[in-house]
Amino acid sequence: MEELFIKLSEIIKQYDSVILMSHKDPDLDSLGSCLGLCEIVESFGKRAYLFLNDKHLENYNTNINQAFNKMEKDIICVNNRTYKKIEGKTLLIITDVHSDERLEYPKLINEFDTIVLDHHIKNSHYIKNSKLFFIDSNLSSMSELITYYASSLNLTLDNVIATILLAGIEIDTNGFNLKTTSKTYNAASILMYMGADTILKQELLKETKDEYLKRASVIKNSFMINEYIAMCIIPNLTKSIELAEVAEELLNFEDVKASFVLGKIDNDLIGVSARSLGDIDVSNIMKQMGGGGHSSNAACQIKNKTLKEIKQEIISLVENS
Ligand SMILES: [Mn+2]
Repeated sequence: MEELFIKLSEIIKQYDSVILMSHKDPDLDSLGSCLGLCEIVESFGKRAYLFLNDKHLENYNTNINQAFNKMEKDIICVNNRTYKKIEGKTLLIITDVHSDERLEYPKLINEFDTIVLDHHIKNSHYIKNSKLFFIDSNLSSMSELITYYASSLNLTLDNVIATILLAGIEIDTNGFNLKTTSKTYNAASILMYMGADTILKQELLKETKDEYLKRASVIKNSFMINEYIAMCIIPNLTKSIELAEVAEELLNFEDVKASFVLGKIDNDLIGVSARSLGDIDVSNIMKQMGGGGHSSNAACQIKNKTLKEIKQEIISLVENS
């Protein structure tokens, strides 16, 4: 990681201003990593701008809005109009996403030199022609990476930002379970030293009772396809992230060692999220269906098939594996 940080610092220092941007529907990991990078950029005496499209602001979930309200540190936000006023040689750093279609505002990649930092499984829509492209799908979260970057610079982050980063790690690892290593716990420890607040963190991670009940009713309809593998079909999927959330939650139940969750993510497109505690390789099944991933964390997207057809396909692939 040290080499990456040296390279990042080298590039940032060549610019006057840096825009930090992440994916649509920000979460605590995308926001935390952007905010941490803002502080890092400023520590080099450069101007940092957080890109947030204001038309989305009212749609941000309460956790994100709350995080913003708690922050005392001044963060300069820009949107699709105001970014044009940024002066000097400007760099765009993208974090927690690597495909142009998921970007908050894709147009920017054609206007500025770009750095991409991500921890998702690489797909074919990845951003090309970047000055630096770093992707490590074994990494727990971007929050973990940015914590180490700040720490390597001996920088103590603002305590609210440290708290958001800690919450980002917690959410991306499903409570320090998925992709969690000793380095992940160490990053959490660094953030506590920086002043992360566990009470505020709990506030940030809260969900509404309605969200909880909605997920519970989805999970109520899950079923076992064999002794150890659970499946769940979400009939009225509202956000594709729900697939992963439910797949991760199913792993908390007795006997469940792996899970497959299906839902319609677009008109003719069905998404499948697969998770495993580690003994069962779910990427094997997802690869056979045109997707990919890791043994414990995989996914696929299928066009022009029904939920019922895909359900049957997974069941027979599991039987034959
Ligand atoms: Mn993330």
